[in-house]
Amino acid sequence: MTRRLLLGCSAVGNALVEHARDERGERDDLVAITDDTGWVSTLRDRNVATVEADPSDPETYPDSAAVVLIASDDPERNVAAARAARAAYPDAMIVAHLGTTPTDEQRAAVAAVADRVVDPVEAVADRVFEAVGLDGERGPAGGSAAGAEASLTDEGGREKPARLLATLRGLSGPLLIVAHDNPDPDAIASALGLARIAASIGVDADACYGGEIAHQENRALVNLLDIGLRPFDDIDLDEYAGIALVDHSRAGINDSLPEDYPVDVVVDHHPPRGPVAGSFVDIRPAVGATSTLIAEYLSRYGIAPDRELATALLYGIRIDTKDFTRATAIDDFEAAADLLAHADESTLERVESPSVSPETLRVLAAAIENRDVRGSVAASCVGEITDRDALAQAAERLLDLDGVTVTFVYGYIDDVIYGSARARGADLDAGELLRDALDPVGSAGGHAAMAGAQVPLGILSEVSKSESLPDVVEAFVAGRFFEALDDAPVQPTGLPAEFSTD
Ligand SMILES: [Mn+2]
Repeated sequence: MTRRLLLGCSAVGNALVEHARDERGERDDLVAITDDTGWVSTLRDRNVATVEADPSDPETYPDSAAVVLIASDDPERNVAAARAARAAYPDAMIVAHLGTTPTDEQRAAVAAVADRVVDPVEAVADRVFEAVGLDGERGPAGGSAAGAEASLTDEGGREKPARLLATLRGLSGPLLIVAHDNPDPDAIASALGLARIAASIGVDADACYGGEIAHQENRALVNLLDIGLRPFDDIDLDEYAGIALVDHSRAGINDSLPEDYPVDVVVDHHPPRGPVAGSFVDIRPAVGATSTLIAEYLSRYGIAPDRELATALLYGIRIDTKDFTRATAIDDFEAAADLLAHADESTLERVESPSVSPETLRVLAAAIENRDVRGSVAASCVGEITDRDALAQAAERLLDLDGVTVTFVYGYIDDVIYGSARARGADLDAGELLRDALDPVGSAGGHAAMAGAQVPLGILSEVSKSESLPDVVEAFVAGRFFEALDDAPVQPTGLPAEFSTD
């Protein structure tokens, strides 16, 4: 029998599913109905039995349900689903999420049929105040988390927005804004936003980054929005009178500056792991994204972000908070709501599904074609490659295969074998697995959900003329990989639970 039924899905519905798992360790008695194909695949990936159908259509409902969770983002649809659920299950406990900006009428309509109505804004506000109350002491970078309302004021009662401008004005020349290495959207957008703030008071600023802009979504962001971020290698530090760090807080740690290089401005949301230097420091670990802080400053200064900047900041917040499902503060919701009015949603759509290079498609095709699936683990050798990024993307996409929870895609370029692994909903640590398999012959690292490895091709030097290199690479890597898998302490769980309505 179905005990719990999820009607419609959203970030909130998804969090409920996560919560249900934390509480019970399994979700066998949970059935979800949503017509949002994205959530359908996400839920199925998490082993939630999911029906792709209109959540307000009782035709598809299971025979019984003890608890019904209504959780789409659309208040109108939540009203329809709540009414249909009440009609279908007169005795069920109905918990309804209102959705985004419900009208008073919709609020009343849901309240009339549901046993409990969840207002996410109120719920989040409570949590944030609770977190802030418990978090009075934040380590060396004073001024943070003194309370949500007081967050723009420091201990001395001086307003941070005024101090930031004073610091920028006090510079005797241009400002260099440094994003952390291999910048993510939050770092990119924050650097851009701080440059805009500097420009508003006539301070010249350049934004730069070290490493590379690696994910194709991030490259799409930079290209589509024509973001002028300069590689650190092109920068002459002597040309700048001041340094600002965004989305990280210490020079030389995760950026390309020399260690302990003097810093003027720090804006970040990561708890610092050591002493932070800088004449102006704003670090607020309770907030989900640096972009939120930058958006707040813009709004305080009355600077309306242009389309590019608003779009980038909104994307930064969405990525860092995983669409408001992780480490999200009320400030993040508020900043996102403000930015939405200025952002370009069609560009965001293109950023999120960027056009794919022929090489990426070729690697993906090879990964699917050559896959070696054992249980819920798929490994695939794609032969010679020209773009290492394609491996990670192929590993990600292979996770979409039915019943697959761990993937490993590898190929070689410039005398090195590279591999990328992904795990989702598996009781197996991808990082551990790759370390066991390939560290002894190369190097491997990563964490449970995402890992990578590289092995010098030279290790296979005894390839004879009659053997093909891809075959030899495959035999060698797959051999080690599956051997390590057999020795792994916890085996991956089986196939996703079948949907059943009984
Ligand atoms: Mn960030």
